[in-house]
This record gives sequence, C-alpha cells and structure tokens, in this order.
Amino acid sequence: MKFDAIIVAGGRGSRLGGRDKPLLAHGGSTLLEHALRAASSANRIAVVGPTELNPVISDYAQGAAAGQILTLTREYPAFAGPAAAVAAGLHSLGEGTAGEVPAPVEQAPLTLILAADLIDPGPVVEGIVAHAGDQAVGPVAPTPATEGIEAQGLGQVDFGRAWVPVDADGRLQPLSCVVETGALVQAVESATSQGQGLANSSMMRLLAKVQIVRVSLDGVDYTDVDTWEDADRAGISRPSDEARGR
Ligand SMILES: Nc1nc2c(ncn2[C@@H]2O[C@H](COP(=O)(O)OP(=O)(O)O)[C@@H](O)[C@H]2O)c(=O)[nH]1
Ligand SMILES: [Mg+2]
Repeated sequence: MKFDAIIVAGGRGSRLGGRDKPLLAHGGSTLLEHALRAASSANRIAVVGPTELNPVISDYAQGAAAGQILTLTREYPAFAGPAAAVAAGLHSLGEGTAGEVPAPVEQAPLTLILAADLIDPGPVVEGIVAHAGDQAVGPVAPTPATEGIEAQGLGQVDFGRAWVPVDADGRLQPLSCVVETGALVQAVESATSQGQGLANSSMMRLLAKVQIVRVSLDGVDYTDVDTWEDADRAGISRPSDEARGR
C-alpha cells in the first residue's frame, strides 16, 4: 500500500536547552536520519521543522529511491505544536498534486505521521504501515469504542481511520501512526475552520473525529529523547562531552 510521510521535527527542545532534537547523533546517525530511513518507502516525505535540518535531508536524498519527493516546511507560527506541524506537512504534500503538467503527483491513500525524536523508529513504522496497509483495502469496520475527544462526546463524525500504536503501558502513540489521507485532510480542514485552529493543539484533538484503530506491535521500542537523562540512557553525548572530545 502506498503512503506519504510527515515527519514532525521542529519542537523547541526546551527540555534539552533548546537543542534541535532531530540533529542529536545516535548510533552514528542523527535522529532525523533514523526517521527518514524508517520512512524510506514513502512516495513523498514532508519534514516539518527549521532550515537547520536541510543538510540532513540533502544527505538522505543522495541515497533515496528514485522519484521520492522530499520537502522541508514549517508550521506558522513556528512552534505551534505537533498538530499544526502535521497540517503544514499535509499542505506541503498536497502542493503539486493537481493540475501539474505533464504528470501530477498522486496523493497516497495513507499518510504516516512520525516524530523525529525516536531512538529506533524503523520497527514501529514497519509494523504500523503493514497493519494499516492490510486493513486499508477493506471496508471501514465498526469499532466499539474510540479514543480521546470523541469518547468525551465532543464529536461523532467519522472521517475515516487512523492506526495508532499502543505501547506496553497502554498509551497511544499518535506520533508514529498511519492515517487515511482523506481522513487527515478532513480532520485538518475541520480543525482549521473552528475557532482556535490547530495552534498548540494535540494530535489526539486533531484526530478527534477519526476512528482510532489501536494496534499493539510486538517488540517495538517507543523510546524518545525528551531530556538529557533520556539522551544519556540512549548513549547520546551532551554538547559539553562533544566539546571535550569524549
Ligand atoms: N514542526 C514542529 N514539530 C514539533 C513541534 N512540537 C513538537 N514537534 C516535534 O514532535 C515530536 C514530538 O515532540 P516532543 O516535544 O518530543 O513531544 P513528547 O515526546 O510527546 O513530549 C518531535 O519530533 C518534535 O520535534 C512544533 O511546534 N513544530
Ligand atoms: Mg518526544
């Protein structure tokens, strides 16, 4: 099943002293490279973050599949949060899909949403894309319960489906999920047309009217890097260590 990818990579990194988390090096590659490689079977990848990420994207592009389209974009205003970043990524993926001569770029039926601060995004992407691809060809199955805002009775409309991993503690991981592109488009349109829009909104709020399919994936590590303690545990060196050449 074909998919496009949106990699959200432009947070403040405030718990890491303002560092660009996607540029932290882990296992010889940046976290953004890990994310790009994990998404490498996507038709198109939109990275949403600052221009500082450009060299990593350019390096990745050297070895990318022929025809894969890569964009770097940013939400407005910057740092408006992951939901606003996803909307910006979707917008950039949508550009050039209509009316282009000679060949319009087709929007893929599924869209992967991925954070750029995961230590090992490969297995979760592989698992969730496979799961979504298997189910996406079938009809929308009725689900007994949905998550988040919808469960609170704030909205009932079903735009389509999102496959969202559930970690070992039962927490949903919406920043490594796959959404039916049509559902994501409707979710973004609906959210942006309402009062506060998407600024400082959460992924679960963005997906409020999307049917959430919870997916447990065996042996997947969802560890991300939010603090220097996380970085230490993952073997990511701190800037002071780098400066001392350790
Ligand atoms: N473009 C963009 N990306 C963001 C923003 N906020 C968070 N992200 C990205 O979303 C991912 C998850 O953010 P993070 O702060 O780690 O969220 P947490 O792990 O849920 O606390 C990271 O890859 C961030 O770079 C934002 O305002 N803009
Ligand atoms: Mg994080």
